[in-house]
Amino acid sequence: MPIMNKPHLMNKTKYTTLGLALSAMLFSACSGNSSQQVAHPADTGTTVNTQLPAAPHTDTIEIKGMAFNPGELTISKGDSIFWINHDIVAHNVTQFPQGHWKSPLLQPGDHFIQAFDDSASYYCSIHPTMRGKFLIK
Ligand SMILES: [Cu+2]
Repeated sequence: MPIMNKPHLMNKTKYTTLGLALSAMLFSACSGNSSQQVAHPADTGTTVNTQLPAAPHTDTIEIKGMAFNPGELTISKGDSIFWINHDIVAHNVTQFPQGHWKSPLLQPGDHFIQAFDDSASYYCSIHPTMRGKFLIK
């Protein structure tokens, strides 16, 4: 379900009404589900985040053409970054320069997600010219 996170672009009364309607829909959907304690196999943390605008955000960095895109990113403390390898060769995401954290080897189509509290630079240790960084604002 798309979340409208730019309320200043909409009439405030309409937005509030829509929000209440969405909340009511979500609430009734949840309360009518007797198996709500059972996790759905398809549920992921990312899905939950899209339903809770106040929750930590997830930004996506695409790995393609031997580069991280975007190569620089500003996030909020506690936000997650989702790297997805859309290249034709395997890569990894490794904290630069000490390697304090590192993704598994990401084959084409593989992804890696991690939450961060601190700014960092990173690179692909297989192809050290591939660099990226993110800043905590
Ligand atoms: Cu690489």
